[in-house]
Amino acid sequence: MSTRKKISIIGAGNIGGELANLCASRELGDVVLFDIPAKAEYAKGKALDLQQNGAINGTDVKITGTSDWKDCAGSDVIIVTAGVPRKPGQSRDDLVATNLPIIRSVADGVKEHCPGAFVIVISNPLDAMVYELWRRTGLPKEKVAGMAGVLDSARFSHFLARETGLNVKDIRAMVLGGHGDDMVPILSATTVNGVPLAELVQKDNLDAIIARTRTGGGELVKLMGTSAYYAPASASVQMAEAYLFDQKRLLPCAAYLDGQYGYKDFFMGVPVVIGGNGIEKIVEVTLTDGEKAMLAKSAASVQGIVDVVKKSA
Ligand code: A3D
Repeated sequence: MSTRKKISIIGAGNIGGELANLCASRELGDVVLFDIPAKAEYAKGKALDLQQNGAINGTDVKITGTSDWKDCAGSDVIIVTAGVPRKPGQSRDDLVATNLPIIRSVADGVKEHCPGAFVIVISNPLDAMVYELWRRTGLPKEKVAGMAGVLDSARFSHFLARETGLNVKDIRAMVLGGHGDDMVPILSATTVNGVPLAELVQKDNLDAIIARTRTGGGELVKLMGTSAYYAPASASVQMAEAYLFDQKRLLPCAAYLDGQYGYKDFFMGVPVVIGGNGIEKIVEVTLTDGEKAMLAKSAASVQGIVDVVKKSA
Protein backbone atom coordinates (compact mmCIF):
# COMPACT_ATOMS: atom_id res chain seq x y z
CA MET A 1 0.00 0.00 0.00
CA SER A 2 1.19 3.50 -0.84
CA THR A 3 2.54 5.53 2.06
CA ARG A 4 2.12 8.73 0.08
CA LYS A 5 -0.16 11.40 1.49
CA LYS A 6 -3.68 11.40 0.09
CA ILE A 7 -5.74 14.49 -0.63
CA SER A 8 -9.39 14.13 -1.57
CA ILE A 9 -11.13 17.00 -3.28
CA ILE A 10 -14.91 16.91 -2.98
CA GLY A 11 -16.46 18.59 -6.01
CA ALA A 12 -14.61 18.38 -9.33
CA GLY A 13 -15.79 21.74 -10.67
CA ASN A 14 -13.85 24.95 -11.18
CA ILE A 15 -12.14 25.10 -7.78
CA GLY A 16 -11.82 21.31 -7.56
CA GLY A 17 -10.02 21.09 -10.90
CA GLU A 18 -7.58 23.87 -10.04
CA LEU A 19 -7.01 22.32 -6.62
CA ALA A 20 -6.18 18.96 -8.18
CA ASN A 21 -3.79 20.72 -10.56
CA LEU A 22 -2.00 22.51 -7.70
CA CYS A 23 -1.80 19.40 -5.49
CA ALA A 24 -0.41 17.38 -8.42
CA SER A 25 2.07 20.00 -9.60
CA ARG A 26 3.41 20.37 -6.05
CA GLU A 27 3.35 16.57 -5.61
CA LEU A 28 1.61 16.94 -2.25
CA GLY A 29 0.37 13.37 -2.51
CA ASP A 30 -2.07 11.22 -4.45
CA VAL A 31 -5.27 13.03 -5.33
CA VAL A 32 -8.88 11.88 -5.43
CA LEU A 33 -11.30 14.04 -7.38
CA PHE A 34 -14.79 13.16 -6.13
CA ASP A 35 -18.13 14.32 -7.54
CA ILE A 36 -21.75 13.13 -7.72
CA PRO A 37 -22.51 10.07 -9.92
CA ALA A 38 -23.79 12.28 -12.76
CA LYS A 39 -20.34 13.96 -12.86
CA ALA A 40 -18.23 10.83 -12.29
CA GLU A 41 -17.10 10.58 -15.92
CA TYR A 42 -16.22 14.28 -15.90
CA ALA A 43 -14.15 13.79 -12.73
CA LYS A 44 -12.40 10.80 -14.33
CA GLY A 45 -11.66 12.89 -17.42
CA LYS A 46 -10.14 15.71 -15.39
CA ALA A 47 -8.05 13.18 -13.44
CA LEU A 48 -6.75 11.65 -16.69
CA ASP A 49 -6.00 15.02 -18.27
CA LEU A 50 -4.12 16.15 -15.16
CA GLN A 51 -2.02 12.98 -15.02
CA GLN A 52 -1.08 13.46 -18.67
CA ASN A 53 -0.21 17.06 -17.76
CA GLY A 54 2.23 15.58 -15.23
CA ALA A 55 4.01 13.76 -18.05
CA ILE A 56 4.82 17.16 -19.55
CA ASN A 57 5.59 18.93 -16.28
CA GLY A 58 7.74 16.14 -14.84
CA THR A 59 5.46 15.39 -11.89
CA ASP A 60 3.94 12.02 -11.03
CA VAL A 61 1.12 11.46 -8.58
CA LYS A 62 -1.90 9.22 -8.91
CA ILE A 63 -5.13 11.13 -9.57
CA THR A 64 -8.41 9.24 -9.35
CA GLY A 65 -11.74 10.59 -10.57
CA THR A 66 -14.67 8.97 -8.78
CA SER A 67 -18.13 9.19 -7.26
CA ASP A 68 -17.42 6.41 -4.76
CA TRP A 69 -16.61 7.55 -1.24
CA LYS A 70 -14.59 4.36 -0.70
CA ASP A 71 -11.90 5.85 -2.95
CA CYS A 72 -11.50 8.70 -0.45
CA ALA A 73 -10.91 6.33 2.50
CA GLY A 74 -7.77 7.06 4.47
CA SER A 75 -7.38 10.62 3.18
CA ASP A 76 -5.01 12.87 5.09
CA VAL A 77 -6.71 16.02 3.84
CA ILE A 78 -10.22 16.60 2.47
CA ILE A 79 -10.98 19.84 0.67
CA VAL A 80 -14.71 20.46 0.22
CA THR A 81 -15.77 22.49 -2.82
CA ALA A 82 -19.11 20.72 -3.35
CA GLY A 83 -22.03 23.02 -3.96
CA VAL A 84 -23.24 25.68 -6.33
CA PRO A 85 -21.35 28.94 -6.72
CA ARG A 86 -22.96 32.39 -6.83
CA LYS A 87 -24.45 33.91 -9.95
CA PRO A 88 -24.43 37.66 -10.55
CA GLY A 89 -26.77 39.41 -8.11
CA GLN A 90 -26.75 36.58 -5.54
CA SER A 91 -25.32 36.88 -2.04
CA ARG A 92 -23.42 33.99 -0.46
CA ASP A 93 -26.30 33.51 1.96
CA ASP A 94 -28.67 32.94 -0.98
CA LEU A 95 -26.86 29.60 -1.50
CA VAL A 96 -27.75 28.11 1.86
CA ALA A 97 -30.90 26.22 0.79
CA THR A 98 -29.08 24.51 -2.11
CA ASN A 99 -25.75 23.90 -0.45
CA LEU A 100 -26.93 22.73 2.98
CA PRO A 101 -28.17 19.28 1.81
CA ILE A 102 -24.98 18.96 -0.28
CA ILE A 103 -22.71 19.70 2.69
CA ARG A 104 -24.70 17.24 4.80
CA SER A 105 -24.17 14.44 2.29
CA VAL A 106 -20.47 15.31 2.15
CA ALA A 107 -20.29 15.30 5.96
CA ASP A 108 -21.79 11.80 6.02
CA GLY A 109 -19.18 10.59 3.53
CA VAL A 110 -16.34 12.14 5.52
CA LYS A 111 -17.63 10.70 8.79
CA GLU A 112 -17.88 7.19 7.41
CA HIS A 113 -14.75 7.03 5.26
CA CYS A 114 -12.25 9.70 6.38
CA PRO A 115 -12.65 10.29 10.13
CA GLY A 116 -8.92 10.97 10.55
CA ALA A 117 -8.65 13.71 7.91
CA PHE A 118 -8.00 17.43 8.28
CA VAL A 119 -10.99 18.97 6.51
CA ILE A 120 -10.91 22.33 4.76
CA VAL A 121 -14.30 23.69 3.67
CA ILE A 122 -14.66 26.17 0.79
CA SER A 123 -18.38 25.83 -0.06
CA ASN A 124 -20.52 28.92 0.58
CA PRO A 125 -21.98 30.40 2.67
CA LEU A 126 -18.63 29.50 4.17
CA ASP A 127 -19.06 30.12 7.89
CA ALA A 128 -22.37 28.24 7.98
CA MET A 129 -21.21 25.33 5.79
CA VAL A 130 -18.05 24.72 7.81
CA TYR A 131 -20.13 24.79 11.00
CA GLU A 132 -22.56 22.24 9.62
CA LEU A 133 -19.80 19.93 8.38
CA TRP A 134 -18.16 20.03 11.81
CA ARG A 135 -21.47 19.49 13.65
CA ARG A 136 -22.62 16.60 11.48
CA THR A 137 -19.30 14.75 11.31
CA GLY A 138 -18.55 15.18 15.01
CA LEU A 139 -14.85 15.62 14.10
CA PRO A 140 -12.60 17.34 16.66
CA LYS A 141 -12.81 21.11 16.23
CA GLU A 142 -9.06 21.22 15.51
CA LYS A 143 -9.57 19.10 12.41
CA VAL A 144 -12.10 21.32 10.61
CA ALA A 145 -11.30 24.73 9.12
CA GLY A 146 -12.95 27.09 6.67
CA MET A 147 -11.01 28.82 3.91
CA ALA A 148 -11.82 32.51 3.55
CA GLY A 149 -9.36 34.71 5.44
CA VAL A 150 -6.35 33.71 3.34
CA LEU A 151 -8.27 34.61 0.18
CA ASP A 152 -9.79 37.83 1.54
CA SER A 153 -6.35 38.91 2.82
CA ALA A 154 -4.84 38.12 -0.61
CA ARG A 155 -7.44 40.34 -2.27
CA PHE A 156 -6.65 43.14 0.19
CA SER A 157 -2.90 42.63 -0.42
CA HIS A 158 -3.33 42.78 -4.19
CA PHE A 159 -5.24 46.08 -4.06
CA LEU A 160 -2.69 47.56 -1.63
CA ALA A 161 0.22 46.49 -3.85
CA ARG A 162 -1.35 48.16 -6.90
CA GLU A 163 -2.16 51.33 -4.91
CA THR A 164 1.35 51.71 -3.43
CA GLY A 165 3.23 50.43 -6.49
CA LEU A 166 5.08 48.03 -4.17
CA ASN A 167 5.66 44.31 -4.54
CA VAL A 168 2.77 42.20 -3.25
CA LYS A 169 5.35 39.94 -1.54
CA ASP A 170 5.99 42.72 0.98
CA ILE A 171 2.36 43.31 1.90
CA ARG A 172 1.29 41.72 5.19
CA ALA A 173 -2.50 41.93 5.33
CA MET A 174 -5.04 40.38 7.64
CA VAL A 175 -8.77 40.13 7.10
CA LEU A 176 -10.88 38.52 9.84
CA GLY A 177 -14.55 37.94 10.61
CA GLY A 178 -17.21 36.25 8.53
CA HIS A 179 -16.76 35.64 4.79
CA GLY A 180 -19.38 38.23 3.87
CA ASP A 181 -19.48 41.83 2.82
CA ASP A 182 -18.90 42.93 6.44
CA MET A 183 -15.57 41.07 6.76
CA VAL A 184 -13.03 43.00 8.84
CA PRO A 185 -9.67 44.15 7.43
CA ILE A 186 -7.43 44.51 10.49
CA LEU A 187 -5.41 47.65 9.76
CA SER A 188 -3.42 47.35 12.98
CA ALA A 189 -2.06 44.03 11.63
CA THR A 190 -1.61 45.17 8.02
CA THR A 191 1.75 46.65 7.01
CA VAL A 192 4.20 46.76 4.14
CA ASN A 193 7.03 44.82 5.76
CA GLY A 194 6.38 46.58 9.05
CA VAL A 195 5.69 50.05 7.63
CA PRO A 196 2.19 51.14 8.73
CA LEU A 197 -0.32 51.67 5.93
CA ALA A 198 -1.02 55.23 7.11
CA GLU A 199 2.53 56.17 5.93
CA LEU A 200 1.87 54.89 2.42
CA VAL A 201 -1.83 55.15 1.54
CA GLN A 202 -4.14 58.16 1.83
CA LYS A 203 -7.19 57.59 4.00
CA ASP A 204 -9.74 58.04 1.18
CA ASN A 205 -7.90 55.59 -1.03
CA LEU A 206 -7.60 53.10 1.83
CA ASP A 207 -11.34 53.32 2.49
CA ALA A 208 -12.02 52.59 -1.18
CA ILE A 209 -9.65 49.60 -1.09
CA ILE A 210 -11.37 48.22 2.01
CA ALA A 211 -14.76 48.55 0.33
CA ARG A 212 -13.45 46.80 -2.80
CA THR A 213 -11.94 43.99 -0.70
CA ARG A 214 -15.25 43.42 1.07
CA THR A 215 -17.08 43.02 -2.22
CA GLY A 216 -14.12 41.40 -3.98
CA GLY A 217 -15.89 38.07 -4.47
CA GLY A 218 -18.95 39.78 -5.96
CA GLU A 219 -16.77 41.81 -8.35
CA LEU A 220 -15.44 38.55 -9.80
CA VAL A 221 -18.90 36.93 -9.98
CA LYS A 222 -20.08 39.95 -11.97
CA LEU A 223 -17.13 39.71 -14.36
CA MET A 224 -17.12 35.94 -14.86
CA GLY A 225 -20.75 34.93 -14.24
CA THR A 226 -19.48 32.48 -11.63
CA SER A 227 -17.21 32.70 -8.61
CA ALA A 228 -13.43 32.89 -8.47
CA TYR A 229 -11.40 29.70 -8.51
CA TYR A 230 -7.65 30.23 -8.93
CA ALA A 231 -7.07 32.20 -5.73
CA PRO A 232 -9.57 30.17 -3.65
CA ALA A 233 -7.74 26.98 -4.70
CA SER A 234 -4.30 28.42 -3.87
CA ALA A 235 -5.53 29.65 -0.50
CA SER A 236 -6.76 26.19 0.48
CA VAL A 237 -3.55 24.55 -0.72
CA GLN A 238 -1.61 26.91 1.55
CA MET A 239 -3.72 25.65 4.48
CA ALA A 240 -3.34 22.00 3.40
CA GLU A 241 0.45 22.34 3.14
CA ALA A 242 0.60 23.89 6.62
CA TYR A 243 -1.07 20.75 7.95
CA LEU A 244 0.73 18.16 5.81
CA PHE A 245 4.20 19.61 6.52
CA ASP A 246 3.55 20.74 10.12
CA GLN A 247 4.51 24.28 9.10
CA LYS A 248 3.02 26.17 12.08
CA ARG A 249 1.68 28.84 9.72
CA LEU A 250 -0.25 31.72 11.26
CA LEU A 251 -3.15 32.17 8.83
CA PRO A 252 -6.57 33.78 9.03
CA CYS A 253 -9.09 30.91 8.78
CA ALA A 254 -12.62 30.16 9.91
CA ALA A 255 -12.22 28.23 13.17
CA TYR A 256 -14.61 26.98 15.82
CA LEU A 257 -14.84 29.62 18.52
CA ASP A 258 -15.29 28.56 22.11
CA GLY A 259 -15.09 31.90 23.88
CA GLN A 260 -12.19 33.40 21.88
CA TYR A 261 -12.78 37.05 21.01
CA GLY A 262 -15.93 36.78 23.16
CA TYR A 263 -17.78 34.45 20.73
CA LYS A 264 -19.01 30.91 21.17
CA ASP A 265 -20.36 27.98 19.15
CA PHE A 266 -19.82 29.09 15.60
CA PHE A 267 -17.00 29.32 13.05
CA MET A 268 -15.59 32.69 12.05
CA GLY A 269 -12.35 34.01 10.56
CA VAL A 270 -9.63 34.48 13.19
CA PRO A 271 -5.84 34.11 13.13
CA VAL A 272 -4.95 30.46 13.77
CA VAL A 273 -1.80 28.38 13.83
CA ILE A 274 -2.01 25.39 11.47
CA GLY A 275 0.45 22.56 12.01
CA GLY A 276 0.48 18.78 11.99
CA ASN A 277 -2.28 18.60 14.59
CA GLY A 278 -4.63 20.81 12.60
CA ILE A 279 -5.69 24.11 14.14
CA GLU A 280 -3.20 24.09 16.99
CA LYS A 281 -4.05 27.51 18.37
CA ILE A 282 -6.38 30.46 17.93
CA VAL A 283 -4.36 33.63 18.33
CA GLU A 284 -6.19 36.47 20.06
CA VAL A 285 -4.71 39.73 18.79
CA THR A 286 -5.47 43.05 20.44
CA LEU A 287 -8.07 44.88 18.37
CA THR A 288 -8.91 48.57 18.38
CA ASP A 289 -12.40 49.55 19.56
CA GLY A 290 -13.37 50.19 15.92
CA GLU A 291 -12.14 46.74 14.86
CA LYS A 292 -14.02 45.12 17.77
CA ALA A 293 -17.22 46.87 16.68
CA MET A 294 -16.76 45.73 13.06
CA LEU A 295 -16.05 42.17 14.24
CA ALA A 296 -19.24 42.25 16.34
CA LYS A 297 -21.26 43.28 13.27
CA SER A 298 -19.69 40.53 11.18
CA ALA A 299 -20.21 37.97 13.98
CA ALA A 300 -23.90 38.92 14.16
CA SER A 301 -24.28 38.16 10.43
CA VAL A 302 -22.52 34.80 10.87
CA GLN A 303 -24.66 33.97 13.90
CA GLY A 304 -27.81 34.76 11.89
CA ILE A 305 -27.00 32.29 9.12
CA VAL A 306 -25.69 29.64 11.53
CA ASP A 307 -28.99 29.90 13.45
CA VAL A 308 -30.85 29.13 10.21
CA VAL A 309 -28.68 26.03 9.78
CA LYS A 310 -29.11 24.94 13.41
CA LYS A 311 -32.91 25.27 13.20
CA SER A 312 -33.09 23.00 10.16
CA ALA A 313 -30.89 20.31 11.75
P1 A3D B 1 -18.57 24.43 -9.50
O1 A3D B 1 -17.61 24.67 -10.60
O2 A3D B 1 -20.03 24.46 -9.83
O3 A3D B 1 -18.20 23.03 -8.81
C1 A3D B 1 -18.93 22.50 -7.76
C2 A3D B 1 -18.97 20.98 -7.94
O4 A3D B 1 -19.58 20.42 -6.76
C3 A3D B 1 -19.79 20.52 -9.16
O5 A3D B 1 -18.95 19.74 -10.01
C4 A3D B 1 -20.91 19.70 -8.53
O6 A3D B 1 -21.32 18.59 -9.32
C5 A3D B 1 -20.23 19.24 -7.23
N1 A3D B 1 -21.18 18.72 -6.25
C6 A3D B 1 -22.48 19.07 -6.04
N2 A3D B 1 -23.02 18.30 -5.09
C7 A3D B 1 -22.06 17.45 -4.67
C8 A3D B 1 -22.00 16.43 -3.72
N3 A3D B 1 -23.05 16.12 -2.95
N4 A3D B 1 -20.83 15.75 -3.57
C9 A3D B 1 -19.77 16.05 -4.31
N5 A3D B 1 -19.75 17.02 -5.24
C10 A3D B 1 -20.89 17.71 -5.42
O7 A3D B 1 -18.36 25.49 -8.30
P2 A3D B 1 -16.97 26.16 -7.83
O8 A3D B 1 -15.90 25.10 -7.80
O9 A3D B 1 -16.74 27.41 -8.58
O10 A3D B 1 -17.37 26.59 -6.33
C11 A3D B 1 -17.62 25.62 -5.34
C12 A3D B 1 -18.11 26.28 -4.05
O11 A3D B 1 -17.08 27.12 -3.51
C13 A3D B 1 -19.33 27.19 -4.22
O12 A3D B 1 -20.23 26.99 -3.12
C14 A3D B 1 -18.74 28.59 -4.15
O13 A3D B 1 -19.68 29.56 -3.71
C15 A3D B 1 -17.63 28.38 -3.15
N6 A3D B 1 -16.59 29.40 -3.16
C16 A3D B 1 -16.12 29.81 -1.94
C17 A3D B 1 -15.12 30.75 -1.88
C18 A3D B 1 -14.61 31.19 -0.55
O14 A3D B 1 -13.78 32.07 -0.49
C19 A3D B 1 -15.11 30.58 0.67
C20 A3D B 1 -14.59 31.32 -3.05
C21 A3D B 1 -15.09 30.88 -4.29
C22 A3D B 1 -16.10 29.91 -4.32
